[in-house]
Amino acid sequence: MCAICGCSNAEHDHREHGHGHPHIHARENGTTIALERDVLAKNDKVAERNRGWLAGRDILALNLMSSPGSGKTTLLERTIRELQAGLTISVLGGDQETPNDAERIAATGCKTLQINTGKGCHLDAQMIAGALRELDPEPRSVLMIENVGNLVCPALFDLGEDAKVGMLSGTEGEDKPLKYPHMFRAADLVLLTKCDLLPHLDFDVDRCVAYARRINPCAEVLRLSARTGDAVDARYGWLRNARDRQRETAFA
Ligand SMILES: Nc1nc2c(ncn2[C@@H]2O[C@H](COP(=O)(O)OP(=O)(O)O)[C@@H](O)[C@H]2O)c(=O)[nH]1
Ligand SMILES: [Mg+2]
Repeated sequence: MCAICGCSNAEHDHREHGHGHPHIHARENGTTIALERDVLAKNDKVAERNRGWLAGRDILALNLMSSPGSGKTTLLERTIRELQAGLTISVLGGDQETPNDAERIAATGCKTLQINTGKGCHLDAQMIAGALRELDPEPRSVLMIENVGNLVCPALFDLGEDAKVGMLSGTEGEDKPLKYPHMFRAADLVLLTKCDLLPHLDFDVDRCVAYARRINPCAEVLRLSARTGDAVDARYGWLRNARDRQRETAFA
């Protein structure tokens, strides 16, 4: 079993697998864990450099993580349109294939770059390092990183972001924080999306919030609908607070 992505081939090389990580899996559990640490340690070093690069330009970076289709791009489109008068936002989007999300984001008028990961199932710090220089986000702006749709691997890879946002839509089932605890434990903010659909679903919001808090007692949990705009203001409040906190830290 691959220690990074959980796929079943115990001997594959992650370069072939599309992750771009120079490590090979061993059969023994102990060895596999050692190699995973090595890969993540290398990633963390690059992530720290990204963090410094972003802090030096006073850029707040958020890493959006969820399963495919839970509404990341839709929420970004709405956020950019509603906040662009007072806030410069740029977007790095990760998907295995297609420029579709970048085209949607570009239609809002904001700077964006698509990272296609091929067979890769997450973004890593090295991909962000290259993309940052190409995207060249404005100083004193907000950078949204839309990770590859996946509730598992993105949680393991620090990108150099200031905060991680975990998203879950009502159609996915309220037990996902328990089934995918790494994602929800890593999240600074959890967004329950597509709340306009709740009347048509048997999704128990309170139970989902309780599960998320069981995994991560510190996480703030907000419910919203990017379709109707319901409760998105609370999320904008969180974004402004995160921006203020990041500025205080950057100038401390
Ligand atoms: N009803 C409803 N549908 C939504 C909402 N947000 C996104 N969607 C739909 O969900 C689908 C996937 O959205 P998308 O933003 O592409 O998800 P992503 O893969 O996480 O980026 C699209 O058909 C969207 O129109 C929402 O708040 N309410
Ligand atoms: Mg998307």
